[in-house]
Amino acid sequence: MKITVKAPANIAFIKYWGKRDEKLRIPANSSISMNLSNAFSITSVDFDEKLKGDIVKIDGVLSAGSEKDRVARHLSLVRKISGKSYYAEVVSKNNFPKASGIASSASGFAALTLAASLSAGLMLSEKDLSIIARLGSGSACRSIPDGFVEWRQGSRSEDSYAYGLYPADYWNICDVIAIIGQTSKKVSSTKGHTLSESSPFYKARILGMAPKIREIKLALKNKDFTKFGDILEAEAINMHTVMMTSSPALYYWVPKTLEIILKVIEWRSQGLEVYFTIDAGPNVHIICEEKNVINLKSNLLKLGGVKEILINRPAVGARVINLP
Ligand code: 2P0
Repeated sequence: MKITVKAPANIAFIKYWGKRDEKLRIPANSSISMNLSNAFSITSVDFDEKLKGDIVKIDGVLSAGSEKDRVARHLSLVRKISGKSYYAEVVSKNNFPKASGIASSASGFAALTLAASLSAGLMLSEKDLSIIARLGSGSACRSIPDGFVEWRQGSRSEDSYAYGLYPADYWNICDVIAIIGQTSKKVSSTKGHTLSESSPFYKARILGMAPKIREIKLALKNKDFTKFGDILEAEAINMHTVMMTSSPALYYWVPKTLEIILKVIEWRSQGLEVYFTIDAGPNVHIICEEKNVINLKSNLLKLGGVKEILINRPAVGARVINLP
């Protein structure tokens, strides 16, 4: 039965960087994110008794090697849970270019999880879908529930999953992504996570997490944008400090990244309330209230060197978009 699912990418305000259990993808800390309306994967999965092996097509290209193996392992997990042994055909498309530096693993594995489980005849709870998505890629578990999301770290596979804190229409804030990098990253996030503990600042980062998460959740509850922005910006720098001081060091920024960081601070001092966050890549995500999107966009266009601007509002999580 062919099932098609649309799942969003998400931006983390409190980041996932470092794992307690690499294989099970149990994170070293909880994280908080928002699903993105304008960065998503659309994935169909069809388990079919006639197939002689799994077939995976991403953005029109037949997958092979480690990319295909990772998808096939996820399909095997669904086969194991459902008790079905058929192979599957997976066709997935991202609305953002794979090499744009926007991670496709979160939206991709969230969509794959929901589509594969339904195609295999499973009716799973949101919690179980989030757990299974996490096993494919950690950040994917946050793209299952709607809107503003917390992934509680948990201590075992069964209690490490994401749930919705607030629905997508709770707060009119936007993530305006300035795309400056067009190349695939040299060090994958999966490898990057393993290096985090080698930073002398990693322990301090983890120790500071519990109060930081309490504070950002309070700012979210109160819709206190200034407090919210202060925390998310400091958090991005905190994570990148760990990345740049790990061994070997990971520099995801390019000169344009720093230029935009400094501009964001300058614009803020001039009264445009915007804050930056950055993932494992060079692009800058600028968080603002809806009313400031137009001014922010025109400022970014004046800078030069910004290849594309993606404007995202809070979005729902993974959803079926066709029914057979
Ligand atoms: C995040 N990132 O919280 C952080 C911020 C990147 C920087 O989650 O190994 O691709 O597949 O579990 O989910 C990237 O990590 O890693 C990530 P795996 P994933 O969004």
